[in-house]
Parts: sequence; structure tokens; C-alpha cells
Amino acid sequence: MPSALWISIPVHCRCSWSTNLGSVRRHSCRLREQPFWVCGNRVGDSGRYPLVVSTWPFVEAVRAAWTAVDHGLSAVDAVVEGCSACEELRCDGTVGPGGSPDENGETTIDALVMDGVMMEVGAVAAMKYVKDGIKAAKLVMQHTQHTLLVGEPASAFAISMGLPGPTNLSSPESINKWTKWKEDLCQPNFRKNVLSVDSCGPYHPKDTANSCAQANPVGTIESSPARVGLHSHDTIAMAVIDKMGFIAVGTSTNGAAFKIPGRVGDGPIAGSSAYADNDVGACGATGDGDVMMRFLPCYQVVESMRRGMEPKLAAEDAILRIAQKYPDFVGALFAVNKEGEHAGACHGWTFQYSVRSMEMEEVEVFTVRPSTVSMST
Ligand code: SD4
Repeated sequence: MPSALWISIPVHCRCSWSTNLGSVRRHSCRLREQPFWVCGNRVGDSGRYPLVVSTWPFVEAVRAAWTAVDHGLSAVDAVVEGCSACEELRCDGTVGPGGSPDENGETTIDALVMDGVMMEVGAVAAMKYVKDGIKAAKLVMQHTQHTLLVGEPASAFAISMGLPGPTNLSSPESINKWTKWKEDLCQPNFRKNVLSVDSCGPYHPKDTANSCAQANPVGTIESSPARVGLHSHDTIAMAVIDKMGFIAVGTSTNGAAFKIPGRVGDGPIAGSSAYADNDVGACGATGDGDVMMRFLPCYQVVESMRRGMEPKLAAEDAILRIAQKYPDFVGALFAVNKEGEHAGACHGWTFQYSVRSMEMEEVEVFTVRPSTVSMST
């Protein structure tokens, strides 16, 4: 069954470009009304670094990271600055405090930072009561020998290390969103193979519930599946190459809206939402983390680039591997190599990623357009 594969085509000249594999549209955020087509996005030889790449048109976040790295901060610190800006701005209502609520109406944060020099990682997942996800992740990396802290103990750790809290992460917007979802009978949601006498639960495994249902005249309701990200952009994943050529990546997200409490997405999983290796390059991802984390797509991208694939092909390959198994999956990623070449690939939605490099006067947003590639290849 054909399925849309959306890819970008980075080669090394600016021109119109369109094939049966799709096309790339590039536009400056300053010149948005005058978009032009490109087939090139290589960073010039006049100085390849620093470089900042981020999922989605999170222009302010890229600016914040750029300012940091341009003033000489490390790649790790610039990633923290960039992702923190998104948390403060509550990018798309799905990053930082007050964003997507879970089934219980609570907002939690998943975040990760990775230093591609030492391959050090710090991450927090399902963190409550602390709004500074990326800073908490950095504290895990710098002050523990662990990689990932989860839930309320992650919050307690972050607060004990100096971050403000406990803070209520709900906002009027998140409460309204949750209230509406409850009024819509808790649909859609992430349950499957369950039945419930009330569509908001409690839920029972279908087989078991069948016998309960027979005994219960109220009857049962099946859930309709939720899809991550179709109507919101959910995750900032950012890569920075600093002036020394060192690479770091970071992510921050509320995860999937109306997720089951306790759910950890791909955001804090190194190799899935983001990955960096200073010898090779970096990758950042967004989309249906429950599916994507089964494939570690960013690890795949970096390893493919290590073996010589250009970013475009590495990104396409990683997306294709997922789409072949999950034709309905929604997701995207960007890839950037040490030479500063970058590309995006996506499936199931239009993807945009933002870049600031030495040769740009402003952040530029790249739109990855659909193609008609058959997934049966
Ligand atoms: C997650 N990957 O928690 C995140 C959500 C996302 O675009 O990025 N959606 O699954």
C-alpha cells in the first residue's frame, strides 16, 4: 500500500528541485512570504561552526541557542539555553509547563541532553513539579553517574540540586484541554484491547472484561486510538555544533497528550529522540515516540552517517525502516553531519526544521514536502 514518505533533498546548490521522490522547500523566517526552492544547504567553508538545528519552526529557541554558542558557550550549554527558551515560551503548548495533560489532567516533562564528545547523557522522564526539564536533565548528566531519572524522585532530585519547585505544571489551557477531553468521553486515548463500562475507565483487558460486561447491563465502550503529534508539534529536539566543533543534542516535551500516567516517551531516550557523536554528527526526532523508540532512529541515523551515508539518505533510511513496519506512523527527524550538511525526513505529516549557521543572517525554516514513494520498496 503506498504511503507518503516526506523527505528533504540537501545537495549543494540553490535551485528549484522536484522529483518523484519529493521536494524541499526552504524559506527564511524573515522572508516567509517569498519562499524559494533549494537543493542545497551545506554550511559554507568560510567557517562551518557554530551551527544550530531544531525540530519545527521554534525560531526563538534557535535564536537563544545561537546567541549562546556565538558568544562562546559550549554546545551542551547552548542546547540547554535553546531548549529552556522553548520551555519558557511553552512552544506549541507542548513543551515546558502548562502543556499537554495526561489522563489525570497532569502535565509532566520528559527531557534529555547528550554530549557527543564524551557520550554522556542526562535525562528526566514523567517529571512533575519542576518546569525546567532540560536543566534537570543537565543536572542528571553533570552530577550523577546515572542516565535517566523518572517521576517524582526526578523532581525531588532536581529541586535538591537547586531548580525551583515544587511547581504546579498545570495551566488554565491544560486544564481546559483536559476538561474538554473528559467531556468528549476521554476520546481519543492510548488504550487498546480494553473495555470499560464508562469510556473514561476503569479499563479492563478485553477478554476479562467480556465476562464482566456480560454480567454488567451497562455495556462496554471501545476506545478510539490517539495519534501523537498530528495537531501539535510536541517536541523540541535540538543539535548544536559549537565553535570548537563539539556537538550536543537535547530534547524537551510534555510527551503525548492524554497519555496514560507513567508513560515515558522517546524524548528522554538517547538514540531515539536525539543522538550525537562528535566523530559523526547528530540527529533529532519528533513524532509518535511510542513507535519511534522501538527503532532508535537517531542512533540509526548517526550510525548510517558514520558508515558514509549523507544526512539526507540516513534520515530517509531511518524513517523508512519505521514506516515499513508501521505504515500509519507519524514522525520526523533531522540529521546533521560534522560538515554541517543537514536534512529532514518525515512520514505522515509535513515537517519543518529550523537552522542557524554562519552563512545565515537569521534563522531559516526548512519545510520537508511529501513524496509519493511507495513503502513497498
Ligand atoms: C512523544 N515524541 O512523547 C514525543 C511527542 C512528539 O511530535 O514529539 N510528538 O512521543
